[in-house]
Amino acid sequence: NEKMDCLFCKIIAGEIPSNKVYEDEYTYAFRDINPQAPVHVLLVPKKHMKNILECDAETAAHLTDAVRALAKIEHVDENGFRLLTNCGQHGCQSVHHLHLHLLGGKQLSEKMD
Ligand code: DGP
Repeated sequence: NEKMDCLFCKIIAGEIPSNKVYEDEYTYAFRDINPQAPVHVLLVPKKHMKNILECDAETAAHLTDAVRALAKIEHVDENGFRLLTNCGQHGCQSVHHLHLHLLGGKQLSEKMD
């Protein structure tokens, strides 16, 4: 079972500890273990899905709402931030539960690969 072995499902369930930043009925956000910027938060849907290709419109809307809340909580709504999701092998996705990286708190590079 894909979900039973899923690291982020375990984090959402509280079976593995995380530094929670935000939570609502549909989403959970926590600090990346290996931060690439002063602000580096991972936002995940509570419902297990492998990647963005499996994301339904309703879940996408919940994620968007959570991004708005998170940007305020992390004080990056004024100066801006980067939001990205890695998908599959070429995208270097390493955890196969959809997650959005929210990066900010400094001037980020123009380079995206
Ligand atoms: P990606 O490469 O896009 O699949 O991103 C996976 C991210 O998840 C990566 O930046 C490191 C982070 N990560 C992996 N394991 C853990 C963990 O156990 N806890 C936390 N907080 N982050 C993790």
